[in-house]
Order: sequence, then C-alpha cells, then structure tokens
Amino acid sequence: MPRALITGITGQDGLYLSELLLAKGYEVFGLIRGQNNPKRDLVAAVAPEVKLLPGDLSDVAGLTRVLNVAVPDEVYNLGAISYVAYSWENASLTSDVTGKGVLNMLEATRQYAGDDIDRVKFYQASSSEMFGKVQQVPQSESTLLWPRSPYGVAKVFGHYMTINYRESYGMHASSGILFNHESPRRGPEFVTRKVTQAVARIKLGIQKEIVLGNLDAKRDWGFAGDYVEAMWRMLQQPEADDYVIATGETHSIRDLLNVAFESIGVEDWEPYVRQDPRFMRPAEVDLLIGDPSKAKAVLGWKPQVAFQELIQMMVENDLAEQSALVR
Ligand code: NAP
Ligand code: F7E
Repeated sequence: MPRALITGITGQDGLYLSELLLAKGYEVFGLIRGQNNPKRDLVAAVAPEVKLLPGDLSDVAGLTRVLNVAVPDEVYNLGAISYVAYSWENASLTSDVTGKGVLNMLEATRQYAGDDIDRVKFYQASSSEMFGKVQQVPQSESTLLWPRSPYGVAKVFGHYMTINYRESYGMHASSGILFNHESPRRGPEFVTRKVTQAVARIKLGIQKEIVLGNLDAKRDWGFAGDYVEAMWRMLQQPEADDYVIATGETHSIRDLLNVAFESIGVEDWEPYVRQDPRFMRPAEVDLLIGDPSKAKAVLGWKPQVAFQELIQMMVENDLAEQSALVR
C-alpha cells in the first residue's frame, strides 16, 4: 500500500487529493495545524480514513517528526496562506508560510530520505500568480516570472527552491504551476465562490447585492477535482519536472457574473452588483491564460469540466447549502 503525506489537508485541494489517493488504495496522512483546528471535522466527514498529524509549515522539527511517523512514498506540499489579497497586509507571515514553509518541507523531506533520496517523491503547489504582470500570452513553463503580490513572490521562492532541491540533491521534486481552480469546496473569500454563494442567496431572497472589486481581470478557471489528478500524475513520472496545469481558456469576472446569474434565470446582473475600492488590489494580475500542452503530451492530462459547467455546479451546490441554512 503506497503512503502519502499531504500538507494543507483541510483546504480545497487537500480534500480532493485525499479522496483521489484513498480511491487508488493509498494510506493517507495529513498535516493539520493548531490545537483545535475547526476543519478537523470536515476532513473526518469527507475522508475518514485520513490520519491527521499535528504540525505547522513554519516548524521544521515538527515536520521531521510527522515525516517519520507517516513514512511517506509521496509528499504533496499544498499548505500555504493562499489568499492573494490577504498577503499584502500579512506579507511577512505569507513569506514565512507560503515561501519559507516550502524550504522547511523540502529540507525535512531530504533529511527523512537520508542516503536514499529516491525513497520519496515531492510535489510543490506552485501558482499562476507567479506570472503576475504577464510577459507572454499564453503562459507556459518557460514564461518569465514577474509576481505582483507578496503571495506571488513567496510562491516564486518555493518554486525555485523545489527546482534547486531537484538539481542539487537529485530529489524527485516536481512543481505544478496550477492556474485558478475552483469547486463547491472553494473558500468563500475567493471570487468564484463569493459570487456563487451570493447568487444563491439573492435567488432565495436573503441577500440584496454583491460587493466586488475589479470586474475586468481575467482568469483561466478550471475544476479542482481535475487538477489534483494532474498532481498525482506528476509524481508517477520517471523524472521530476515542472508543468503548467490550466484549461487554455480565459474569462473575466463579468463573464463569471453572466454565467452565475443566468443559472438562476437573471439576464441583467447590473442592479445586483456594486463595486467598492475595498476589494481592489494594490497591484492587479490582469490576464492569466495557461498553455497546458506539456501536461497533455507528457502526463496525458486534460481538463474534464468546462467553465460554464463549473460555475453552474457551484451555484447549484450553494442553492442547496443556503436553502438548508434558512430552513
Ligand atoms: P486553501 O483551500 O486555502 O488551503 C490552504 C491549506 O494550507 C489549508 O489546509 C490550511 O490549513 C493550510 N495552511 C495554512 N497555513 C499553514 C501552516 N502555517 N502550516 C500548515 N498548513 C497551513 O488552498 P487550496 O485552494 O486548496 O490550494 C492548495 C495549494 O495550492 C496552496 O498552496 C495554494 O497556494 C496553491 N494554489 C492554489 C490554486 C487555486 O486556484 N486553488 C492555484 C495555484 C496554487 P488551515 O485550514 O489550518 O488554515
Ligand atoms: O481573485 C478579482 C481579483 O481571490 C480572482 C488563489 O487560489 O488563484 C487564486 O488567486 C480575481 C482577481 O483569486 C473580487 O482582483 C474582483 O483579479 O478569486 P481570487 P486569485 O487572486 O486569482 C491563484 C492561482 C492562487 O494561487 C491563489 O492561491 O478576482 N476580484 N472582486 C475579486 N477577488 C476576490 N477575492 N474578491 C472580490 O470581491
């Protein structure tokens, strides 16, 4: 039975990846932080077979202890402070967790592997935010990185550290440069879920408007369930490498509003949407669109869920969730 350790187990991707690995027959361990993490019950409900081990990405000694208990063949480093807007107000903390945390995890993994570096494979959750002020359209593995937020800068550090451990120590360490991926499990602070939750509440008559920031930014949005499959495929390759995981399509926040409101039968969403500078960012990433051709050619991976279907799925889920809350 192969063994995997996932950091960020309580997050959107951690939950989907746990389900995928359990279905493949893995024994799955998850790093969970805090003495009474409120998401412990969520993991237990979604994937009760996962064994939770306490630890924090900022504590190398704790990570080493967790690795020695889990004895993993594969390590998926998904833990991070992942909300871009939050990273400006908490730049130092974001650097410690999202940036230095990667180094901590790589080093703990190297020490755990000891003389036999081949005994473990490592996945790093890199991000399209690293492209920031994009230098090429679409963005591929060779596009110059130009991060625009403390989060993006921290991810660049983690990305290059992962490559450095591969090149310096021969570690099977791969980096997935994942573009935005969403689902009914997406945190409500991110724009897709903020919109689908609000649209459901408007339909049910319990909310009047949505307050948003920049409506013109464009993102390449895919389904999280498809993206965790790509993570697993990367670690099954004979050689470690870096891969862009994306749909190759881009949509604006306005497109998102069109699809979300259409799914509740509203054609004109303008009366329900208000813009507020509070949600504007000090520096915006205007356009992201990925070129996933390497992932397709090498991993045989392609996205299964299209943008429209994804947003409709999220609205339907939020309608059910919100109706249950008001009942
Ligand atoms: P998410 O839902 O925000 O989950 C983040 C996870 O990191 C949570 O489990 C959180 O635990 C954990 N975490 C935060 N601080 C930690 C710390 N100090 N020590 C250990 N764990 C900590 O993120 P996601 O959407 O699943 O994304 C997974 C990873 O992919 C992240 O690294 C993210 O930056 C990256 N990524 C995401 C996307 C996307 O579109 N979703 C795209 C590219 C890259 P708590 O529950 O305890 O807070
Ligand atoms: O913003 C605009 C905002 O917060 C998307 C993370 O998973 O993907 C995610 O980062 C866009 C931005 O995601 C609101 O200005 C407008 O242009 O949903 P988001 P993100 O910043 O792209 C990347 C790949 C990651 O790696 C990250 O971890 O939407 N926008 N109005 C808004 N965004 C939010 N959150 N809230 C608004 O009211």
